[in-house]
Formats: sequence, C-alpha cells, structure tokens
Amino acid sequence: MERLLVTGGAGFIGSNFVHHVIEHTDAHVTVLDKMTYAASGESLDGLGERVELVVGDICDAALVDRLVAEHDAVVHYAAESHNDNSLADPSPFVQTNLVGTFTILEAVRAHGTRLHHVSTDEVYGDLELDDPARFTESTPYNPSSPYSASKAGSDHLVRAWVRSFGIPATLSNCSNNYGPWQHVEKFIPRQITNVLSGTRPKLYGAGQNVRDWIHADDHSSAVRTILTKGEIGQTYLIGADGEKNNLEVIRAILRLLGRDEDDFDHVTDRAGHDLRYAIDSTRLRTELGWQPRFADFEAGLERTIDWYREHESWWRPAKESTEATYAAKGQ
Ligand code: NAD
Ligand code: TDX
Repeated sequence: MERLLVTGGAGFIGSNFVHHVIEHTDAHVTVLDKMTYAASGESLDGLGERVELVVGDICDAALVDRLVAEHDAVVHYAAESHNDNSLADPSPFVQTNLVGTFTILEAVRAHGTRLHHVSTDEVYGDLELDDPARFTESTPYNPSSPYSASKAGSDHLVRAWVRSFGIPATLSNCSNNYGPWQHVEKFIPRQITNVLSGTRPKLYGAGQNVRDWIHADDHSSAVRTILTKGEIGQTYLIGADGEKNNLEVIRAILRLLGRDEDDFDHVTDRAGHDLRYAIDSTRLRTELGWQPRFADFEAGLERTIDWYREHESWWRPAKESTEATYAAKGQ
C-alpha cells in the first residue's frame, strides 16, 4: 500500500484530493495541516482508518523531516491562498508559501522522496482582456500580488531543487477552482452565501476580470494523473476551458438562486487586480491523457449552490467575521 503525505489536506482543494485518493486507490494518506482559519476537519469526516491527520506546521523542520521519511510521496497543497488577505498582511504568505516549501524541499532532498508541488496560474501575472493568448508551460513568470509572488517563489525553489539536487519532483499550475468546502472568503462561495443570507452579492469594480474556472474534482484527478504518470522535473498546466468574467458568474449565481440578475452591489476594486487568467492544458491532455469531467460550468455551479444550501451549519460560523473584514475595506 502506498503511503502519501498530503500537506494542507484539510483545506478546500487538499481535502478534495484526499477523498479522490481514498476513492480511487488503496493508498494510506497522512494529512499534515496547521488547521488555520481556512482548514476544516469536517471535510475529512467519514474517510476511515486510511486517513490520519497530523496537526502541525510545514515550517517545522523536525516534524516535516520525520513525516517525509515515513512516506513514499508528498503532495504539497499547504499555503496561504487568498489574494485579498495577502494585500492586508503579506507576512504569513512569505512564511508558509516560501519557508514552508523550502522546509519540505530539504526533507525531500534528505530522503529522496517523490514530491508533487501544487501551484497556481497566477504566477504568470495576467493577460489583456482582448488578448487571445493563454498561459502555457513556457509563459514567463510575472506575479502581481504578494500571494502570487510567494507561490512563484515556491515554484522557483522546487525547480532549483530539481536541477541542483536532482530531487524527484513535478509541478502543476492550476486555474481558479470551485466546488464544495471552499471558504466563504472566496468569490463564488461568498456570493452564494450572501444570497442565502439575504445580502446582495459584491462585485469588485466593473466585473470584467476573467477567471478560468475548474471544478476541484477535476483538479484532483489531474494531480493524481501527474503524480502517477508525470515526467520528473516537468511542469503541467491544469485547466478546463472555463473562462468567464466575474459579472457573468455573479449573474449566473443570482439566476440559479431565482433572483434578479442585477441584484448585486459594485464595491471597491482589488488593488492590482489581475485582468484575465486563461490556461492552455494541451500538454496534460496529450502527453498524460487527462480530461476534465465537469465540462459544463453552469451545471457544476448549480451543484455547488445546492451543496452550500445543504451545509449552512458548516459555513455560517465564518460568514459574519468574513463579511465584517470585507466591509471595513469597503468591499
Ligand atoms: P485553502 O486556503 O482552502 O487551504 C490551505 C490549507 O493549508 C488549509 O487547510 C490550511 O490550514 C493549510 N495551511 C496553511 N498554512 C499551513 C502551514 N504553515 N502548515 C501546514 N498547513 C498549512 O487553499 P486551497 O484553495 O485549497 O489551495 C490549496 C493549494 O492549491 C494552494 O497551494 C494554492 O496555492 C493552490 N491553488 C489554489 C487554487 C484555487 O482556486 N483555490 C487554484 C490553483 C492553485
Ligand atoms: O467578493 C468578491 N468579489 C469579486 O468580484 C471576491 C472575493 C472576489 N471578486 C473577484 C476577484 C477575482 O477577479 O472575483 C475573482 C475571483 O476572486 P477570488 O475567489 O478571490 O480568486 P482569485 O483571486 O482569482 O484567486 C483564486 O484562484 C487562484 C484562489 O484564491 C487562489 O488561491 C488561486 O491561486
């Protein structure tokens, strides 16, 4: 039985991956998670004895070294992940995303353990709205926010450890995820839970910014494909051809919830707000044979809305303080 160490496995995407692994393999999974505000133990409920949760920090070198030594592969999701938080206080982003990744790399180097590093398309900066181009594995890095710069730095560390020390690692850069268990600070859950709470959705600026949406289940299947079939040292872009601007998404949420599509507020725009992200995932599809299952964004969004309707007891405790933080910034 394979032993996998999944960092950040109690977060939105990491927990989805743990479910995916338990469903599709006979692997044993150890989750290493600091259980920050973004984590949810509940997201791992019901998975049985093949999943173990270790509460700890990826910056704790002794703990990370011991855990890495006991596992066959590490899948590294743990990060501070929210752009708006990185604008308010970049410090934990530098600590977790850079020092934490460095700590994992040193343990992987010491023990020769297979690593997959999970990253974001935001490392490439943004595209113009009228530019037909999409990001590829050779697009130059040009991050905009403290979050994306810290993720870009972590990618560079992984690549340097591959080249200089020969560690057996792969990398992936994925577009915007949606689905169950996403924190209410993020765009789609924030707007769904606003409507469910009787509050108007909040659109930054004019809402022309484009994101390339992918369901978290498709991200998980892509990471597992890369972990099993990917070429060591290689980077794979993960995306499902889901480009939509924020205005379209907010209108779709209102429509699916039976509300007037114009029943939302324009609020203060994000500083340095990236215009457009778009992924060309040809390498992953042609070289490794991966395909997304959730091709229809609106159908996936409808299922996600149903999930938030049915899980109010999960998201409600974080909602009030999240909205208070946004309100203090005029957002
Ligand atoms: P999330 O914020 O929901 O979860 C992050 C998890 O990491 C949490 O469980 C948190 O407790 C844990 N964590 C944070 N600091 C830690 C530390 N120092 N030690 C141990 N655990 C720690 O994030 P997410 O949206 O699930 O993103 C997961 C990964 O995927 C991140 O690396 C992110 O950059 C990447 N990614 C996210 C998206 C997206 O759309 N959300 C897209 C592409 C890539
Ligand atoms: O209330 C809002 N109103 C709004 O218009 C919020 C919270 C966001 N937005 C806009 C900003 C973005 O253009 O919606 C878009 C999506 O915002 P976020 O959900 O904050 O995501 P983004 O900043 O695009 O980053 C996400 O995708 C890439 C994840 O949070 C990152 O972890 C990932 O790397």
